[in-house]
Amino acid sequence: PPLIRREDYTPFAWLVPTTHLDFALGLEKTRVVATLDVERNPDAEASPHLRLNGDGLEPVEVEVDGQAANSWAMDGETLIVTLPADRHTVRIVTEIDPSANTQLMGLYASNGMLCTQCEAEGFRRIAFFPDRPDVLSTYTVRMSGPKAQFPILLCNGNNTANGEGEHGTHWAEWHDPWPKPSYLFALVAGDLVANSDSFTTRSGRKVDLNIWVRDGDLPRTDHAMRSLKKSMEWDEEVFGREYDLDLFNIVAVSDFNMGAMENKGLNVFNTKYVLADEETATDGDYDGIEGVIAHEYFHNWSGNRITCRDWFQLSLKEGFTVLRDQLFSQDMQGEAVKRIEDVRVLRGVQFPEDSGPLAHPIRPDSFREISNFYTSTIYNKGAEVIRMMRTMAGPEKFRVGTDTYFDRHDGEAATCEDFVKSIEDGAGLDLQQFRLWYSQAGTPKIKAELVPDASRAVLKLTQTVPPTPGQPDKQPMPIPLKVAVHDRASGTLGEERLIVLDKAQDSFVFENVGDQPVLSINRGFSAPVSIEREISNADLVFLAARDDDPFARYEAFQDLVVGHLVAAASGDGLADDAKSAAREDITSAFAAILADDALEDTMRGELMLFPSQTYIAEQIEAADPGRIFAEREALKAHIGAALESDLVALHERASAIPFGFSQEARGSRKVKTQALVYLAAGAPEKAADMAAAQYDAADNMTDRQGSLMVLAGMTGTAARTGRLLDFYNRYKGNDLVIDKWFAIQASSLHPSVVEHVKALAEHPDFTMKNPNRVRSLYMAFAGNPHGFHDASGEGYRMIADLILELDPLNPQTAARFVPPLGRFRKLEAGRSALMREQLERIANADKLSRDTYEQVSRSLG
Ligand code: HT7
Ligand code: ZN
Repeated sequence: PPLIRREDYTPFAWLVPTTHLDFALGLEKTRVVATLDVERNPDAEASPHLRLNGDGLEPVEVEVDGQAANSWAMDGETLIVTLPADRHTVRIVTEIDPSANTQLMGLYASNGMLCTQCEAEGFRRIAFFPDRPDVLSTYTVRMSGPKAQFPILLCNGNNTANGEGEHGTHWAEWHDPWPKPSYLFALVAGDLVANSDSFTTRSGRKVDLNIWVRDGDLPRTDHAMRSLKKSMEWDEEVFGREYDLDLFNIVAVSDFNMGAMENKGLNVFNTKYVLADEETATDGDYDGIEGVIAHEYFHNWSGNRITCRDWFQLSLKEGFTVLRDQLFSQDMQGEAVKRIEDVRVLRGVQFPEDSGPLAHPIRPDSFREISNFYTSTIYNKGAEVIRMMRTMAGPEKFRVGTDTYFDRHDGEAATCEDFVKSIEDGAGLDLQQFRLWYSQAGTPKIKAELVPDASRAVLKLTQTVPPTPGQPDKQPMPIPLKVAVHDRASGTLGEERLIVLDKAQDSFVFENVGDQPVLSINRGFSAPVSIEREISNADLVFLAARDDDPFARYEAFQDLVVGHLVAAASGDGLADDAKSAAREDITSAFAAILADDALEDTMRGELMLFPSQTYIAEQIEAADPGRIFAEREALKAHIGAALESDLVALHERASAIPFGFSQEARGSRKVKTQALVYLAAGAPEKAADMAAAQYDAADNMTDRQGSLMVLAGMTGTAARTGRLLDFYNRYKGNDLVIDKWFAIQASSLHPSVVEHVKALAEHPDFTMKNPNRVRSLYMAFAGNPHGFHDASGEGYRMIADLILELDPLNPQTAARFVPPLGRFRKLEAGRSALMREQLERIANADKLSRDTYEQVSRSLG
């Protein structure tokens, strides 16, 4: 497959001001008539050839200006129509079989309904079209089909006409007044019911809101509707963005490759991000729904009104929209906890990506398959880069910058450069050097040393940006760091300062520091970097208990644990006395977290979370996952045993708080399960009884799932099998909850997890056809270091088998399982060889999709 390069961008030779689509809908056969008014693009190099992308299509009829045309030819999958004049009308008929579409890109069937997914290049599987984001067109759509099968017919924009046809058919016409690229096209036809409501914008426009689901699912849509209305209000208040149609539809589908899709006026969602009630959804699910509804809604401005010139600019819409949804969720749920959660995702997924063979800048230079670039780097690091601009400008000036961007580029297909320039001009920042964040991959490493000097302290900073594939040498980047210097002797907390490190090395002086200055750095995680600092355990214990920045406090405890586990699980390990001293430090910091009455439980639960095994492995060269697992579990057991009575007391206190959605009630559920996690390691018999009791008493999914997760990892307790069986029988038929049942077992600490996953793959409820189900079993397993890194290499083989089986059905989902196998260079020799062997086995397979081929070949380097 060819490599597509950013530098080769040229505008399309033709404009397509209007597009008419006519769909005769059927599950097995849908006929599509696409009529395109085209005119020469004065800003492009002239060409008589109109090149229309197709994927798996054949033209049934081609007409130009009402006449059957023979001036066309196929060039591979592309239809080339030769046009003599400056303006023409081109009409092309295609026929497709949605029921055979297992890729879930283009028009496909899901549970008897028809729906579309067009981003990034799915529209070309429906109709021949310039399927690129810089060709904006105004769409009018007519669709007809059997009324009994498809009583509801939806499309982008406004419903302009409806009618009855022959033989029990009906039709609907839709018009979207806003010009859009083809990737934002959507159509849905099915037997659906709506939760309907309305929202009046601040300028007085009444917008009808509908959330469409299958009959029976309606009672689980209220949280999604509330989230939508909150998002609409928040975007008006915080970014000054108002909705621009009279109708906003959301449709939930159960077969979907990603989370959701922001099609203009007709968002299509994975059911996972719509349906919730307390019996079936956890607090995490509720937050996920709120965040994804907001994200897709916010795209109406950052993505739809201003779209991307080409797919290399993907972070323009995704990074910015992630930042917008993060800020929204911070406002809804509390800033500190949300920030910690976002950083955990960044470090758990993006940092490993940035240090591995698939590392790429947030604005990549080349790709073979764009679907492979919907990455944590584009989304999460992209958001961090824009967040840094906001930190440097301050929220008010940043808002002037975003207003400048929206004013300047409304209605355009823009670039990342357009965004940076708008922020630069609007917020009054000089971002010349900052642009390196867009072009350089890799997580910068900062070495920080605080050198006391009488009543001052000098902070010496050094930055390096590590080499990444294709980028051996890097330049220093501007790194905004929020810093304070506290005094451990007096307990005085220093004032926060924002410094910008923009050289390879620099020093910053702090006046009037105390006798025992302690550095608090990258507060609030002001930059997506990793910090190396010489700091004693005593200082970390002080910061973990006392820092006034909640993120820095969390970070200090994480550092304490990471420092210990890295030392214990690498090289020669730790001598017994050093190990027990470190364990005591960590346990006393943990005890302080449990005892701090000023802490809310939502925050306490966050502080209690151990750094992930993946994150620890990232800090070790040639990491041995078996050793890390053993040391991490031993430390948990130490804490669980040493603090047993405190943990039991915490569990009892939290269990007394009745169910509700207040911060207090949510926090209580979080710490309750966290307490069980440590007790399961340190006092397993007691924990098994408590977990079984929590399961039995649960009046909500958070408690039930938490206790089952703990039980699933335990051996020697009958409660495990009994509760797993109960869970299955209780929720049989509810797909989203049965997904949890698969995931809980696949991510468990149980010694037989490999066998369990093999057995689950044979379970009658397992299917390769539903991405949620595949992810619930295999993504959970690939993210479970204990099973995936089984010393036998069986975990690697299972994921490779999965990729090979799934690739012909759904290449996009298959390719998403390759990155875990691409980590072989980071592992100890034995596992490294076993992992590489599986990647090579995939590479040598007879026929691979472009998606999987690209990921495997890049991983092998
Ligand atoms: N913009 C959407 C991306 C998306 C997608 C991409 C490739 C294949 C399927 C997909 N479904 C949705 C989602 C978003 O980031 O908002
Ligand atoms: Zn998005």
